[in-house]
Amino acid sequence: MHSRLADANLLDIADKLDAGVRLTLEDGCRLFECPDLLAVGWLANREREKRHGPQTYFNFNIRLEATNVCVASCLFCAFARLKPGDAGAYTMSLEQVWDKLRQRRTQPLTEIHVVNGLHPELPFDYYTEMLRGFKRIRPDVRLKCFTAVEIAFFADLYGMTDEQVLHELIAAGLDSLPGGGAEIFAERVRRKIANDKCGSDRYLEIHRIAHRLGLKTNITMLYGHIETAEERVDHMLRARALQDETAGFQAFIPLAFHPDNNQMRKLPAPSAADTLRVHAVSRLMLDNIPHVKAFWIATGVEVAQTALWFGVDDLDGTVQEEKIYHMAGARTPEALTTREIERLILAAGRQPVERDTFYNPVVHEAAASLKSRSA
Ligand code: V47
Repeated sequence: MHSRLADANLLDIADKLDAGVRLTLEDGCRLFECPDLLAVGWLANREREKRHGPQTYFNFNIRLEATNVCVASCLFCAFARLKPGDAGAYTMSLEQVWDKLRQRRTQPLTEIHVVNGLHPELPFDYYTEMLRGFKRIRPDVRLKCFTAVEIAFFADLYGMTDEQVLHELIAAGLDSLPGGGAEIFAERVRRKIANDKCGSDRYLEIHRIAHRLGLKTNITMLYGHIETAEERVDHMLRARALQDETAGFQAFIPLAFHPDNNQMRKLPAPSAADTLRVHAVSRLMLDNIPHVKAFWIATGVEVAQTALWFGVDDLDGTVQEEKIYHMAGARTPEALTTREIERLILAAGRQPVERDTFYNPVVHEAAASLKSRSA
């Protein structure tokens, strides 16, 4: 590998990684420009294996989007409808939301992931009651709900501080924040594609507060539209800087842009090669975030599987009900079973580990009692 890294002009970066020296903005840009994708992937895989060996995490989860009514008009979004009553707009009643979980009462789910539009007319207790109801139905399931963008919106709409909103949601059962809404932090891009969302500093501040209040959270990056390589690396560095302060991020999740049915539909979707590289560079830049996740709904199942050799150690999970990507043209299935996820991890030569929201391995009672009986 030494001569290949030398030919790819990556020896100095490999040396830095060996010595535990942090990569810079310039290093990150070079990793994006390097023509030898396999050399970049090899370095990322080495970092992945240092942290996790062959282990590859996944989660038995469900996705819920309770409303797609959203005051924001993000250029990449095919999911949102501006007003209640607009064609295709929906808002579930709390009973309908809870029914989604009741219907899965017997599934060994460990997490519900909720992302909503920014609805201008719902009361705050719609959200707190939603969480309380989930906990009544399944006290054992972890609630990873509401992006930092939604938290900022609640604070402005209901006249609270970001911290008060988080306090109330935690009191109602919130366990973790998902990473959605990060998009690209660089102001040039954010102003163009997500102008109605809270700014980057507030997104990061809300995660800072959440970490201080004891929550673990995720962070995403929407790539493959109008952002430059430098803006991708800048995004990663802002995540890394906050992680130095708080250590509260569990996973970094690059999200591949899907161009159907939105205002950026003229752009091509990112290629498989670009997707593998983005995940690899994320692993290399983010030395302090434990997990890099490939969201198979966004990348495609086969590319997510291949990414397990390009720095990725987490495949999200079963997902089950997904709308945001499928409305934007995703051709991936809407759900995978745990058996299917395990099979695709094993077929990639990696070791599947079902995890909960906090990356504790999950042992199902039936499997555990079978094991103890055969021991
Ligand atoms: O914030 C919306 C993105 C995100 C499109 O935390 C699009 O574990 C591509 O954040 N093309 C929501 N992306 C999903 C999300 C997520 C997914 C998986 C795991 C986790 C986690 C979080 O979806 C939005 C936005 O960045 N998005 N539309 C589109 N057309």
